[in-house]
Amino acid sequence: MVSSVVCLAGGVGAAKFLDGLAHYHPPERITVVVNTGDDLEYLGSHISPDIDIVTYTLAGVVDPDRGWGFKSDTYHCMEQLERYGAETWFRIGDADFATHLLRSAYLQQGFTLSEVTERIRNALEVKVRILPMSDDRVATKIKTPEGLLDFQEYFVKRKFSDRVEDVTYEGADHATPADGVLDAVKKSDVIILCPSNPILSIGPILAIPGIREGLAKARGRIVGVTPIIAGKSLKGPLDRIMQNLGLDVSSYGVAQLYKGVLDGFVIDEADKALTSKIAALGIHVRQTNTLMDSPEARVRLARETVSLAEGIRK
Ligand code: FO1
Repeated sequence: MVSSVVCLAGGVGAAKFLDGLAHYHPPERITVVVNTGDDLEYLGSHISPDIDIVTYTLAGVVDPDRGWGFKSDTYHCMEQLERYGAETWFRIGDADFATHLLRSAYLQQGFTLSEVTERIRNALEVKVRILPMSDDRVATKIKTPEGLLDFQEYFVKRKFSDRVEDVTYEGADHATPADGVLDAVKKSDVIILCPSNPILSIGPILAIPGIREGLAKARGRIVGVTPIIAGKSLKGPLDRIMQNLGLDVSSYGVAQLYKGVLDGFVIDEADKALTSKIAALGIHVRQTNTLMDSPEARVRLARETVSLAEGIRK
């Protein structure tokens, strides 16, 4: 029997990994639980960047250079908004706007974010099941010396240049996992924490009451993939944030954050010296090339990750 797989995911790194996974594992046997802590309201539109990044990537329509938005999209709407003097630091392509307009209209009609996500992924013929972590609003906030920033203000507007003093997940305490999340975790054979930022992307998912408990009780084996290679995050501010927060900037530091959650961890072969330290946390370790620099590399990494999980006896 082919394993049923649940993945916890952020944006671009996770989407590449999922693309590899869905190219060799039956997509109907994969459920992705996506971070919505990055969501924002822009001119009345509800934008769920990580859900869209995962959906567009799995649909094969994502912009391959940026990893977000549609490939070959145009920006006429943004140009017009600029003429009107609107804030345009968050760049939304014309086709991408259609997603946000439709999502917002459905939400206003009373549909949940899960229902809207399901409609959009079906329309884009994505076979992998995509669930938001919650239908309740959870907002990731970044505490900096300049004050408390909304996630996208920190990430896109200020290009993650601020020193990070703390990261909080507003609303998480009272949020509940979206329908189907806990059931998928309970029934899955393999659970994967994608190569995403453990603080900004996986952190909000684990902060929702019930999810950590669901993982602790799960019969499936839980494995993670490092987002750090040789002390550097390939994309985004993870290395800087870990340093700001006084954490060990390495895949060992990431493993420490996931201690008690993970059964196994895939690290890069460049970090093989960290293997015994991570193993001492009670985590099985596999070293491999974790760079997802080609379609084949994405598939290979996904295969290695599932094979690590399947080899662990619980
Ligand atoms: N990232 C940027 O760096 N600049 C942008 O203008 C931007 C626009 C954008 C629009 C739609 C969307 O779905 C994603 C977008 N992103 C943009 C990416 C996104 O904000 C981040 O990569 C994630 O929130 C972190 O996973």
